[in-house]
Amino acid sequence: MRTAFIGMGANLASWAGAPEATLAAAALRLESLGRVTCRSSLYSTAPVGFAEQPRFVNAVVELETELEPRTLLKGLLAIEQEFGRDRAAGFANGPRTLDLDILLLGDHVIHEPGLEIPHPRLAERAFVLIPLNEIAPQAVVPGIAKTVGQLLTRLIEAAKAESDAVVRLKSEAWAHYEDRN
Ligand code: PH2
Ligand code: MG
Ligand code: MG
Repeated sequence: MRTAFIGMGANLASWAGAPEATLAAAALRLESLGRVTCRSSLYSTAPVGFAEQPRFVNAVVELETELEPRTLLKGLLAIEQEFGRDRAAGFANGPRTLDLDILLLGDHVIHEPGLEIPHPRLAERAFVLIPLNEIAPQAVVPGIAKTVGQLLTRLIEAAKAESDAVVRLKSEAWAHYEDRN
């Protein structure tokens, strides 16, 4: 038995309804692949990679599963299809009815065409790290050997450093003023 963390995302309606309803229905369908033992909150997130599309709803669930990585992947792709995911019509980072990604699977490290575990962009994506940190801050990401909590702190620090909206000044004039007080 292994613990998997599955990233869920949607920004188009499916037969189940709006993205929130799709994620709720898909979380129930995940029970066919194992036991869903924990769910994060739902998050409304700004689209990453391609801006001209609706906001996403994202969440992460914990899945206890005995399935092998390839079998788990096939199961996830089948559930995506059930909810109307059309990979032929879609494009990378484009809008979708349902996206189910293996973020972590026990301590597996796999780099194969079509199957990368841990998810290769996990550490850069707040829409993944924030919900994952909500349910598993202490989970260690194999290959990087850092916890989810550490990766989120690093991402937040990097985002702050990149932002030039408010920049701390080192000013001689101000230093003199401080000296007098
Ligand atoms: N998924 C993507 C690309 N961009 N942006 C958000 N906010 N949420 C996603 O789930 C998402 C994305 C590719 O899978
Ligand atoms: Mg994805
Ligand atoms: Mg995917």
